[in-house]
Amino acid sequence: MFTDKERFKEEFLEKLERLYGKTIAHATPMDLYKTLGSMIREYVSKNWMNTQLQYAEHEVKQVYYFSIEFLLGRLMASNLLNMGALQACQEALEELGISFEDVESQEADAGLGNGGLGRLAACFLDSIASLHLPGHGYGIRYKYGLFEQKIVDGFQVELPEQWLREGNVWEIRNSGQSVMVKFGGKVEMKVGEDRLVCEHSEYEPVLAVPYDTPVIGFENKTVNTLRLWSAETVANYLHAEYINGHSYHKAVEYKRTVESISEFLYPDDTHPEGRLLRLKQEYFLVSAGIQHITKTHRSTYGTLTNFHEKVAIHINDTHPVLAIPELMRILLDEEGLGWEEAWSITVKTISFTNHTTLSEALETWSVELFRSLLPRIYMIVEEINERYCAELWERYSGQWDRIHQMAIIADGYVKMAHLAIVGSHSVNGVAQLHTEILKKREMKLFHQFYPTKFNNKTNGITHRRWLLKSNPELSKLITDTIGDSWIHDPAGLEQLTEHIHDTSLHEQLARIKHQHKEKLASIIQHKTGIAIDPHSIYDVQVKRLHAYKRQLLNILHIMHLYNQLRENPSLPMAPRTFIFGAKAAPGYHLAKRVIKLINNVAAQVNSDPICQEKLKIVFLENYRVSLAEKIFPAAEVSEQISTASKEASGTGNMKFMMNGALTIGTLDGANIEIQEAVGLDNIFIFGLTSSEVLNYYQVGGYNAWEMYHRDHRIKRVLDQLVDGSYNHSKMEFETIFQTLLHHNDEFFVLRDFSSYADAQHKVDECYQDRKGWLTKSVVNIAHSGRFSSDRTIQEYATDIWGAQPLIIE
Ligand code: 26Q
Repeated sequence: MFTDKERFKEEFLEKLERLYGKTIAHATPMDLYKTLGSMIREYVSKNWMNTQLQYAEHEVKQVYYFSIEFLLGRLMASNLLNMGALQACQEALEELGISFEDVESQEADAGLGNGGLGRLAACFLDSIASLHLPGHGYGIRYKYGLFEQKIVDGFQVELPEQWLREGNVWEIRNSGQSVMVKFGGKVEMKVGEDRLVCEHSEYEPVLAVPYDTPVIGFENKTVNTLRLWSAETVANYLHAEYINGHSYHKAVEYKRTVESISEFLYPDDTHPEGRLLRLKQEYFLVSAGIQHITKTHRSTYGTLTNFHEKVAIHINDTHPVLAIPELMRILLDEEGLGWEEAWSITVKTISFTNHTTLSEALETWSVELFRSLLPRIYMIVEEINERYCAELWERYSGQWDRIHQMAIIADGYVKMAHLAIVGSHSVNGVAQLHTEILKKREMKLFHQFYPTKFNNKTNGITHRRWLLKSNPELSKLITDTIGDSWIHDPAGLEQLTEHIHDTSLHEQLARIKHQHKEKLASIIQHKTGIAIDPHSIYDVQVKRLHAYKRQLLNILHIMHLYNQLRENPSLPMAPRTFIFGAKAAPGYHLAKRVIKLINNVAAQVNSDPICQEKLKIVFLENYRVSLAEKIFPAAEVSEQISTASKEASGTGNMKFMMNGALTIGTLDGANIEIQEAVGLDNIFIFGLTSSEVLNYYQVGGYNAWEMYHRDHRIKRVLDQLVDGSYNHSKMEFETIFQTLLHHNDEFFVLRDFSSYADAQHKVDECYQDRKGWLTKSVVNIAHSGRFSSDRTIQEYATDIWGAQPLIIE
């Protein structure tokens, strides 16, 4: 129906009438969006059901990707693309006088994630289904996703993000598969017939209700499931609260605490606070998921002893690490297995990805809080820890300090990363450098004890959303040049290397880039009132705002450029537009100040006639997936300037590259692998290396004041932070000045300033050599195939999950 345009049009009109009793003339864009959405959902339902039936029938091993975040963005166009129906559908709507873009833009982004980790989970789902793999996502259906950002007077203001306000056409509530999750209460071990039996009483029950969203494979018949759990009251318990005594207020209180579990996503991705509600969220997801999976397995196979042969559970960072003790609980308490057997099954089932080496991001929970919220789970973690420490003792007898450093429970805290390493068979980092740092430094002791558990899986992005869908013009140009095999096998983009000097390819590439730049210019004009020149270089830094990502280095360098321009208005430079997009965690004061600084510098620079031709700065508010899709195709310079060793991988870097932008970046995360792929001539590398950075941390020897006194450019921009150049109140950027100088510039912004300025100068020169630049751009696209998440997922499936594809008929 979706490829037969005439039938599609008929059905669309019928459906619109049935759902809303309207014709196109009277329908709102939202009516049209929901009509199309429900047609798509109906259309996939057959394949969805079939996929599940065939997985069951063939008894294939299934993968469950547990993640506290899934940053999906919009689904309509990417679903249509994967169904092979996007173009036909666009044309059919056009023939009905409807703009697909208007319809698509009605969809609220599903912003159920903070940034890289959540978006990675979404890219993975797309690749799993596209590679015919039996794999599903398990997460939380937050009522409010990541906050909506407004910029008011240059300051970030956060608003609740109500993505469900208009309903959600993609999900199906599956209340029949709800399970109960228990919090708090008392646990007693009693002697049963043949074993100790665990009795859990006086707990607070929470009903976990699954909402399922189809995950459609690309041009195949696979439809997997993203299952998001929502927390609801248990009816009997709610009624009992009414009946037993004083209790209208108690019942209301119960409802409030239960529903708060899936109410909002924590907006912080580096400074996890030890909040009870966060731990509740983590256990809620894990317990609901594990209970459901074990129940299904048991009813199929009659036993859980072969669980690890049919199920692989992957935990996305430590947030779902309680999957380990929860699976143990079910195997021990409900299935009655002995410890050894339960443990062996658990370890064989679970695998774990680490996404950070920042120590402040490592999750720990106070024993007190943990034990009172999850008494039975705590007992199991204690037992895991005791047995594991006994093993450590055997290997390292007498080395108290080492054992103390490696323990799961120590100094009154439960260390989630330690539990994850001990309880899983595979631990992976997300880029080569990151994995090396884990093995040699951050998790060195664990690597020595479990040398074979550690492995690397360099991140990837789905080329379907980030190239085919968001940049169809470039996709077509590639296909016209090398054929379309790259679509199913993105490594095939390498064939473009044979065309890097092709002038006609260059011209078409430039034309397409320019079209996207014009579109972005009009979006920017519309949203901010700022007119930017589509002939200027679009230099873009879009990502969460963090000290280590060093948006500050970028803006200080822009201040320096501005100083140069004021001194010499005819400074030879290609006109440049610097574009920023970034959300700061609401409690992260320094990050919020950096946003304010960017906006103040922007206001000044954009209104100064000296800069009119040469320099513009734009801060785009509310950076999110749907906006990202409009930015990457228009970008020419990709800012990947984190302090070396700090960015585990980065994935935005890959999206830019795939759309033909050139990277200016440090030797950090996946930038290193991008550099290896394209060669040093096709990327602008600068700054300290990770070993230099780590060496400074270890032995000292860095003095920020020295940088300030030695380099007049640095002194000048830093003084301008506090002398009224960009601020009205004196204190406004004092904190930034302080962190850079008085706190000795933890992220080496000043240390890298000079080499960054040099690299930026090189960007400017290279851009003026148009042919050279376009050649480099083609080289980047040509080598971007290895950063498709299809490659990443293929590696996970073979090396970690032991999962086989099943072609759905
Ligand atoms: C933990 C506990 C309590 C509250 C919040 C959190 C929390 C939430 C999100 C901790 C971390 C995150 C997200 C981390 C993240 O996005 N990391 C990024 O992961 C990407 C995918 O692997 C990498 O490319 C990035 O380098 C890495 O920063």
